[in-house]
Parts: sequence; C-alpha cells; structure tokens
Amino acid sequence: MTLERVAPAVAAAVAAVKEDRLWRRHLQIAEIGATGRGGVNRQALTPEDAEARRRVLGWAAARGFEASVDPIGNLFIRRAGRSPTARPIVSGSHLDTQPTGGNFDGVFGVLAALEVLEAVDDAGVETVHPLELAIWTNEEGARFQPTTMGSAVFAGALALAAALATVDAHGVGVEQALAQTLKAAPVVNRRAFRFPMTAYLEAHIEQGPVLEAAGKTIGVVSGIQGLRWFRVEVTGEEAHAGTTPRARRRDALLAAVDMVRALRDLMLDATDTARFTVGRFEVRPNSPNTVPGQVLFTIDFRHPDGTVLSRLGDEVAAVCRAHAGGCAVDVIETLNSPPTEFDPRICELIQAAAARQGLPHMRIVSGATHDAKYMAGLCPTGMIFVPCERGISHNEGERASAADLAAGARLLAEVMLRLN
Ligand code: HGY
Ligand code: MN
Ligand code: MN
Repeated sequence: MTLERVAPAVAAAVAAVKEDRLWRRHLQIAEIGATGRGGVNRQALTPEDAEARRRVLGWAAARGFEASVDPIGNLFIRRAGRSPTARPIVSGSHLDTQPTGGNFDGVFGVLAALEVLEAVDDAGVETVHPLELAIWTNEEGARFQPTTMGSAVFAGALALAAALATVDAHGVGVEQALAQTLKAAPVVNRRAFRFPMTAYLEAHIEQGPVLEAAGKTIGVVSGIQGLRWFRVEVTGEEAHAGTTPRARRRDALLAAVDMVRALRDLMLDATDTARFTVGRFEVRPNSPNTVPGQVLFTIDFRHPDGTVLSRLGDEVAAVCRAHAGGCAVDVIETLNSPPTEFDPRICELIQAAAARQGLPHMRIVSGATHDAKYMAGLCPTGMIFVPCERGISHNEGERASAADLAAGARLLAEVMLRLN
C-alpha cells in the first residue's frame, strides 16, 4: 500500500485500539491462577494454562478469527487478509507464568496482538496479508526446562521428541501435559512448524528499570542478551549426622555450596553486566539428621557479549569439578543461546512509528529472553517494550499502567499495518 493509502487505514486502526478493553482482558486473564497475593501461578501446560488458552480462543472465536495449533501446542489465531497465500504478519508472546509471576509478563504481548486484530476489524481495514496472534507454549521454562521451549521447537532449535520427553519435578512429561491441555482447550486446525511469516513482532513489558528511569514509554528493542542454562547434579553419600566423622563424609550440600560460591566469584564483574542466578537448589534426602547425599541446582547465566558468554560459560563445569570434594558431579548444559540482534529495518519502522505517534522512546537491549529470539532466525523480527513499575518482574508485584499498555498496542498496530 502507498503511504497515502496506508495512513488512513493505519490511523483508523490505531484509533480503534481500546485501552479499556485491553486492560479489562488483563484483569480477566489475571484471575486464572491468581495466588491471592496480587500475582499469578499459571505454569506451562497446567489446567490454569489451558483455561487461559480457552479464554483467548473464546474471544477470537467471537470475532470469527481462525485458530490453529502446531505439534508442541503453539497456538495461532488468524484474521484473514485479502490474499490467503500471502505470508502472515505475526505478533504474540506467552500465557504461561513463573510460580510467583506477575500479570503482564507474556500476557501483554498476547493481548496487545489480539487487540490489534480486533482494532483492525473494528476499523474495517482490509489487509493484504493475514494478521496472526501467536501464543507460544512454555516460554517461562519454570516447570519444564528450558525456557522458550515452544518457539525453540517451532524454529527447529530443539527437537520435538526431546521437548515431549521432558519431565517436571514430579515426573510428569510434556507429552502427557500437552495432551491434557489440548483436550481442555481443543483446536481443530493443525499448523506446521516454521510456516513462512512476513514478519514477527512481540510486545512485552521491559521487566527491568531502564525505561521507567529514563522516562520513556517505548523501548525499541535492538536485541536480546545471550543466555546459558546448566543443571548441576552433585552426588555424595547419605550418612548419619551424629556418628559420621567429617573425614569420612561425602557431603553433597557442602560441595554444592562451595561450587556456587566459586561460580559467583567467576561471574563477578566490576561493571555489573553478567547475570548469574541459582534459582533452583534441591537437597536430598532433605532430612535434618542425614548428611545430604544429593544436590541438584540450576544455573542461569546471561551476558550481552557473546565472547564473554562463551568464555565464562565454558568454565562452569571445571569450576564445579574443582569444588566437588569427594563427591561426583554432573554438569548438563540445557540451553546455550547466543546474543540475538533484531532486524534493523523493523527497529527503524518501530522507531519511526513511535516518533509519529509522539511516544517518548529509546533503543534498548533485552535482559530477559523472549520467543522473538527464535523468530529472528526465521523472518524480520522486532520487539516493543513498555515500562513496568520499578522494573519488577518474575514477582507478584509486577505492575504496568493501562495507558502504557495501550500505547504499546497502538504502536504495534501501526507497525503491523505498515508491514502489510
Ligand atoms: O527468563 C526470561 O528471561 C523470561 O522472562 N522467561
Ligand atoms: Mn515473558
Ligand atoms: Mn518471564
């Protein structure tokens, strides 16, 4: 479409974005898995996840949008364009959350994309390309590792069989949980992995303090920092806490603590750039008077510089072994994701539209990872950030304002239509 013909259609669709509808939908999704402390526990492929899928599918069906699902449960909701064969312009995120999650991480990207499809519908704009909402399975990786599992399988970065065989801490597998989810939130149409897209856009809260501190409404995301995940299994020997001399002990807990302390020292940098987290630490048999025989802990290591990510990440196993004492140690890397750069043309498009809409904006690299990471390898991809209060996320206190969410959705509407 020429700029003149784009402008009226864009203006009509942007004007049709409804802040109250978008906000009300956040409140409705927030009810599903609500913890009663202001946050939500809606982990991947749980009944709560299925209920949230069902809720969004209901809103889509009311509009006559067509739904489809791929073999790992990624959901796609399509508003048809004039050309059924044109590659869809896709936008989305995830509905699953952390165990003590907030009500905007992922959900905003899903509801902003749905809001765009509805606003374009309300404005009576006929696009050439189909517009699609994507809802990725298990973005968080809290219940089933690794994070961004659904988009990784879609993009071919993770084998479907390996993902389906993954089990949670209770031994429940993805395959079984996915079957239950699809039974609870059925979708008839099947979709292939890696279907061609014109472009992929993801709207998300920043999950950090930068935009708020800079007084900006919009982050034009230039890329995502690198990320490496490890699982460390330390095996010693159970023993009696009262009778076993120190010299005869193979204490898995003390060894694991030494490893974590040494890893923290390895990752310590004067610029506070590296991100090192041990989020899960399980002791077995977890009894006060038995020397721990087994410890399992996870490592989430991130850095924006690919060479540093490689260099320090490659030292993790050696550092663990050097502090194993008399214990055995297994270090399994479950994710190695180098830094991602988004398409400069998409970034330019987002930036120009933010300027046109008079939205204070800045370029930003994402500290959090997102499904857009894998789309960047398949098609022109970009992200739009809006601020969250005090940068708090992966926390029940996560907050964003209705006005910022609507501003992000209006910007998303313009960018998607200008790609049409
Ligand atoms: O871990 C992440 O960066 C994402 O929020 N799941
Ligand atoms: Mn997210
Ligand atoms: Mn998250």
